[in-house]
Amino acid sequence: MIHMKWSISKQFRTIMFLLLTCCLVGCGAQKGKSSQFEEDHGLIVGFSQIGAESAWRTCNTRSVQDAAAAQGVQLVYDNAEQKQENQIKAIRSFIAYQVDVIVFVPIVTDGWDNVLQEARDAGIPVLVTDRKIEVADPSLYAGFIGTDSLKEGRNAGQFVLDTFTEKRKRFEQTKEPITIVELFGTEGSSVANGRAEGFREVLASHPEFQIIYSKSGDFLRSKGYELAVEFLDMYEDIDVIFSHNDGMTLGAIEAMEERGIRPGKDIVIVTIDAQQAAIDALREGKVNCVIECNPKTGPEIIRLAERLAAGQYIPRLQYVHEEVFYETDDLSLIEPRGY
Ligand code: GYE
Repeated sequence: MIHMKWSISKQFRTIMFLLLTCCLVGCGAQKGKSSQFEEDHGLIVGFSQIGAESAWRTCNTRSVQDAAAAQGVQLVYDNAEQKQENQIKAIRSFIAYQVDVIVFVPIVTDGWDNVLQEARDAGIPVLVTDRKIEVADPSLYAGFIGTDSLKEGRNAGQFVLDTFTEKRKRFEQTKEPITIVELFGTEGSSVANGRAEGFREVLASHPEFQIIYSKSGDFLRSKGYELAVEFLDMYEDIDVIFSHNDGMTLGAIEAMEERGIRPGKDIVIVTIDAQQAAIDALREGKVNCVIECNPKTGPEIIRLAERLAAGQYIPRLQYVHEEVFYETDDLSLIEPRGY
């Protein structure tokens, strides 16, 4: 549902604002357009979120909503329920309502050219967040803020590489591979592709590692469970689970425990996100490495939206700060995650 809360039309507000500006300039006031406008009316940002598939996502939505509220920004929020067509519809509504800035989380990388051209024709700047897009004309959006998924994948690969030093040494003689199962995120999404690519890049020159199974669990806990039931039936010897998010990991852990397989001991688990439940599992020894993906981008998103509305420059590419938590760390130092 799109919440249309503002009562005075945008055109009317703009006319009022221009009259006000002329009047102020006439009176010798020096106030800039955006600052005066924002003071008087507040900014309107259209935000197209992809859904609520994970705890990470819910936290991300809350972060944007809280930051908007704190800054007095009106957020026109739409939940696309995992469908790109719903996102395209939402963006079209934002254009029709003449919001000041459009912010969106692209569920997949492709298919945005037309709607972004429409936003450009309407003169509305667009900020892409969390997942990246590929468009023929990259100037169709102003910038990106979000996670560095390639780096996350590399960190996961590096952890696996460092964990199996003994078995790797033995590989020369035994030819016994280190087997990996991958729980893939949403197909066609930049984050799933980046994580998969970074992971493979690190392991590429090490033939002792073999990815024996890779399927999309859509970042859903329920699908992580279902896939684990499947791959645990298919394979007896699994050394590693590389999971693109904690939700799928938690589902897989449940399936393992039902079968008496000890997660984190019988199978090494590396997971991405760092929601509280994954940190708890790390503390319990059920997960071996948690790669943080930071969902708390709301304040920076709103700051960038304000800059765009004011016609100011924003960076093309901005990655958020993210850490890696290893089983060997002092885990008592990890602050509560809040989601
Ligand atoms: O890792 C996952 C989610 O796009 C980075 O989407 C995000 C991913 C996150 O639902 O949990």
